[in-house]
Amino acid sequence: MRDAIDIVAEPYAFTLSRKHCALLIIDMQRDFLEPGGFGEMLGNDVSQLRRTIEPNQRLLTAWRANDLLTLHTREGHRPDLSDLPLAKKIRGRSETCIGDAGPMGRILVRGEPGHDIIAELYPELGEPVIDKPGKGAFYATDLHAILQHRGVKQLVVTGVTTEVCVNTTVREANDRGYECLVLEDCGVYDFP
Ligand code: C5J
Repeated sequence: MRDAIDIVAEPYAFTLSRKHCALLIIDMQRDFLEPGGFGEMLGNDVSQLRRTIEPNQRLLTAWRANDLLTLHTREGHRPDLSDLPLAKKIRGRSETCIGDAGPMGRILVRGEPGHDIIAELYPELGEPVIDKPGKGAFYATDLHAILQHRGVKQLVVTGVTTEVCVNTTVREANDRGYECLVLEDCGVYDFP
């Protein structure tokens, strides 16, 4: 089997190395994606995000079938909120904010039902889950160390939302020397 897989990408073609790549699925959490969750409570149309579930499932299935590394992230905070900056807490100007009681437990608090990953993409044993307090997956986490231990040099990044946590994570990854590939529509490709 060839190690390299050539992928049509913008602005340049991307050569994915099976030996050195990992899939990073960002924040596919119940509170963001499920009807009745925090996102919907804020007035977001969760059907827009839910369109990404099926393509991500296909991608994850292909990735697992090829025995490639997958990591998942969850955005959330300690139950005592000691890792929640005031600026983040008040940023939404919402009556209900992070740490308050929400429709699926305390909002974006670790261990609460809404904070967990949706059943459709639930991590399997051996797939690291990174709990992150920020938008970027590298900030205040051990993601970089885990990737280094596994020899990862390339990241394929999907998840929600493209313009916030995916975007922030990709910029952080670039600064740490990873080559990144972001999937259009969060995973329309059936590779590798
Ligand atoms: C946001 C995220 N949008 N996962 N989180 O706050 O993009």
